[in-house]
Amino acid sequence: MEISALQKARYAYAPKLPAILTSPLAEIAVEFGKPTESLADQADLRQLFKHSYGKPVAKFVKGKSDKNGRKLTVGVILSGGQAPGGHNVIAGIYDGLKKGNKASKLYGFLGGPSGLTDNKTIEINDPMMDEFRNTGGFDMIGSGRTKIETPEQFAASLETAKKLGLDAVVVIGGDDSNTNAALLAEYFTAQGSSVQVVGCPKTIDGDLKNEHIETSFGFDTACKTYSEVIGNIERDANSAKKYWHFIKLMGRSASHITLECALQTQPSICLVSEEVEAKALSLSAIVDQICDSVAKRAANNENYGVVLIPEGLVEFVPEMKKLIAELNDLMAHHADEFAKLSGFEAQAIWLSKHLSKESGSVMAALPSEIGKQLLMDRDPHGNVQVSRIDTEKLLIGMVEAKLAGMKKAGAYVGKFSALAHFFGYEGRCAFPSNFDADYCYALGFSAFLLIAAGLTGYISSVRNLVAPAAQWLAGGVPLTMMMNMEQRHGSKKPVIRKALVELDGAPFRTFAAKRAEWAVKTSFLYPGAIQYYGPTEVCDQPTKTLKLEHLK
Ligand code: FBP
Repeated sequence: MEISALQKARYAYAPKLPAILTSPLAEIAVEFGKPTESLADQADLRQLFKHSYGKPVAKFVKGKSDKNGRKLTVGVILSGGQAPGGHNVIAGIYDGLKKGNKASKLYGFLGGPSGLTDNKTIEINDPMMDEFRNTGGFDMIGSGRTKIETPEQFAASLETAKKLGLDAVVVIGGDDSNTNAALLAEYFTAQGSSVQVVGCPKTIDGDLKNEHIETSFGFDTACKTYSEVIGNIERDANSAKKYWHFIKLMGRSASHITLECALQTQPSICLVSEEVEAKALSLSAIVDQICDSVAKRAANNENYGVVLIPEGLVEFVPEMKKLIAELNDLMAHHADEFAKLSGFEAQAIWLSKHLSKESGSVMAALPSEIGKQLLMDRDPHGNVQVSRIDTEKLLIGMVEAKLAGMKKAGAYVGKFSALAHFFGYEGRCAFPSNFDADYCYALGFSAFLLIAAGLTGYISSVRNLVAPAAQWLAGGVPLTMMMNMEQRHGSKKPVIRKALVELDGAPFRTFAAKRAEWAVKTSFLYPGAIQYYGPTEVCDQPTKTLKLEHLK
């Protein structure tokens, strides 16, 4: 197979590790903290996780250990959306296992969690591993969004683990997949099995984070990839001086990606869903905000600009949130009836009879393309697939209409010509930045050490990430510590809490202090492409989000 020159060069990259992980394995011990509590709903969670609740935080320290050289058999799952660095997590686990004992084995479950329930595996060997080191994508073993939730699926998972003679399963995933990992860990122990389960924090969305998980992997590379292209578009806008670019950015729910890209590129406008929700801003209030900037810039003869829009925005606009909730209920409770309706027109007539008056008129006012997108199939977790809703086009249409009215009233004198973009899939499989390559390898190596120490129900944790990699701290956090109970599909479920953008956090406050200026005066920043080789201040920097969060 032909490979690019960069891919070849990246094979030779040796990820930088926290100092403790470079020690001989017999000299890495585990230090435990005090027993922990969950974020909330302690009584419920203690009851649900009888065998795994409240374990102590684990930290790797210098000390004697006779466990790290045991022969181990481990299976690894990539779960959910792709995120740059996943292959390096696998490399960290693989190298740890082989360093501990040459006879240890690593199986990859094919196609995500269904690989575990259906026993679809491949044994990873040296040539296979070497082909994927420091590369993006999840194509080494594939990924999937199957949710392990039925008693049959749990039983089938245990059956597979027994057949393969597994000591442990590693789940590399986001908040939902790591919730699944916690449930699997509890189930295995409750069944008297010694199979351990360890999670790793993955998602470009950046919303799996807390006191112990400073960031999920992939966020760094994805934001840098999008920021490069946004910077290129800004430069084009500044050169041609004739287009407003409306750019929707991935991030199913939280606006971390959009906010980080705004800090990197200083666009004219950046919308943050969490603020929209907190201030209960309607679609028309958002449009007013955009038009205000368009008009002010036009008055300066600058009929161009860049608007960043988080993918999940529509679910945070109050009237849209209500409409989507009603649609979800109707489509779930009348699934058969709804499936029989042929075409959007028939669906719209049926909905006009079933939606509340308020939601009915919101739906009727939407362009039919957006209406159709709101009715598309939900994902396996019951979520609207926001990546398929053209929010950027919806906003362009509304801004055009509003500006036409303003022009008639003499409140706007410019020319408005807009282009729509969506950056999502372009960034999920990029070659991992040095930060993600290092971070992921350290997460994988730590997952191996957690397994060797006999721990289950933990997520691999590497911290102090704004310091050079040698000073990073490694260990594990009990999954139940990150959980609370939330209403999901009509009943209370244990889940890992999603971290949304905090409006009193340093990243948002830094942006909020600058945005009035950016909205009028062209302040674009051009971050350029990810650099893999060169001075450390160019190649090894974490995101601005991480740096600002560490300042607090
Ligand atoms: P994960 O939470 O599984 O990491 O996926 C995140 C994401 O990339 C979102 O940003 C996006 O909305 C979604 O996946 C798209 O899903 P799909 O890959 O199924 O189209």
